This record gives sequence, C-alpha cells and structure tokens, in this order.
Amino acid sequence: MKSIFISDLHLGPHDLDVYQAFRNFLHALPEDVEELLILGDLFEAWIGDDDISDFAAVVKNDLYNLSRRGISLKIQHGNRDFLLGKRFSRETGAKILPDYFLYDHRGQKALLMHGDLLCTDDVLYQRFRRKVHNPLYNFVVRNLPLTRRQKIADKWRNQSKDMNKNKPENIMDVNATAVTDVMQKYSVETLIHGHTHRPAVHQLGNDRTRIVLGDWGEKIWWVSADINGFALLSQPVGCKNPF
Ligand SMILES: [Mn+2]
Repeated sequence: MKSIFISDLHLGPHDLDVYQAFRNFLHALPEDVEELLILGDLFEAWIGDDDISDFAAVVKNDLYNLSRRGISLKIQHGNRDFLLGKRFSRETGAKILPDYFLYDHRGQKALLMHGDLLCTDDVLYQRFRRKVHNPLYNFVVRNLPLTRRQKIADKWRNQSKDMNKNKPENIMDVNATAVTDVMQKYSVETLIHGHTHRPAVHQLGNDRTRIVLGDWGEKIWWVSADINGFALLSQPVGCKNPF
C-alpha cells in the first residue's frame, strides 16, 4: 500500500496542459494507493470557497470522484491557496491538514510542510505571511465580496512578483537552521515540502533527509511512500500514465 505526495501544481485555467496532467495522474493512480496528500499550492489562486468559476467546480469534482474511489485525500494550505476552507473540504472529501503535519503511516514517518515557513531569510515574505494569516485580517478578507477578494488576490500576486524580482536566489530557498530546528522539534528524520520549486533529495547527515517536491510545468513531480521508504519521482507533463 502506498501514499502519494504532490504539491505546487498551481492549477488554473491559464495552463490546461497541467490540468490535463493532473486529471491523467488521478485517473492512473494505481490500485494500491491509499491516500493522496497535497502539500499546498494545488491552485494558482484560491480566493475563497464561494469561488463559482467553472474551473474551480471541475477540479472540486475531480477531487470528489477521487474520494469516492476510496482514496483518502489530505491537503495542506500553500501560500497561494491558504483560503481553502471547510466548504471546500466538505465538497471534495479532502481533509485540511495543519501547516506542520506529522505523517506516520505503515512504519514511515515524515514531517510535511508546504515550505514557505522554512524560507525565513525572506523577511519581506514572512512579514506578508504574518499579515494575511492574522486571524482578524483573515476573517475580514473571507467576508469581503468575491469580486473584492479577486482584486486583492491579484494585488497579492503582483506584489509577490515585484518583491521576488530583485531578491537574490538564496533568499528564496529554505534556511538551513530553520530546517534543522523543525526536524528536531518534531523528532523526524524525513522532511517533505514543496514551494521552492527546487525538486531534490537532500541528505543532511545523521540519517536525515529533506525531500523537495517539484512544481508542475514541463514535468510533473510526486513522492511515493511505501514500506521501503520515500521516493521522489517525475515524468514529462504530456505523459498519459505516469505510473
Ligand atoms: Mn508555494
């Protein structure tokens, strides 16, 4: 029996090749896959569960069908879709996981994160994150009319593009101390995250491993977990059956 982890698909009507790859991926999931865990940024943008766009409806339907097949669906918030909430969860059967989630299943243990919280050198981003995750701010935003939220989301995206333009590369990667600290805190030898779009398996010494999921674009990426451990895998985006 297997678990599959994915992140950073950034689904949206702007890239139907990636959406098609996502559909093929769900469709082709082997029989022995018990659960699919999405570590954030499934969507390029999610402005609230009352999103009435056709695209949102189609993806929700895909996820609902997956749950109905008996595959347990778990999802973490990314920086792009942190407004995914209870209604989305109800409509898809997906369980929303906390920002730090200890995966402990069939002898395998790993800490799962989206990854943005590890990029502590990016002080501007962390300040922005604290603002938008502030419960009061969050409450106010959630209760704005959909069109207002659409505008705010566009503003956030443009701001983040502008902010990232002049940032040195290393600032947008994880901070090594943040990684060590969090792995120690949760007593894990394996950390799995996405967000940085730098897919890799890093051996950190002392038997510790950091696995970074890739973003979906030219390629699709996933981590497969079974009794033998974790493996980072990829295929070209046009591939009909990645398994
Ligand atoms: Mn992200």
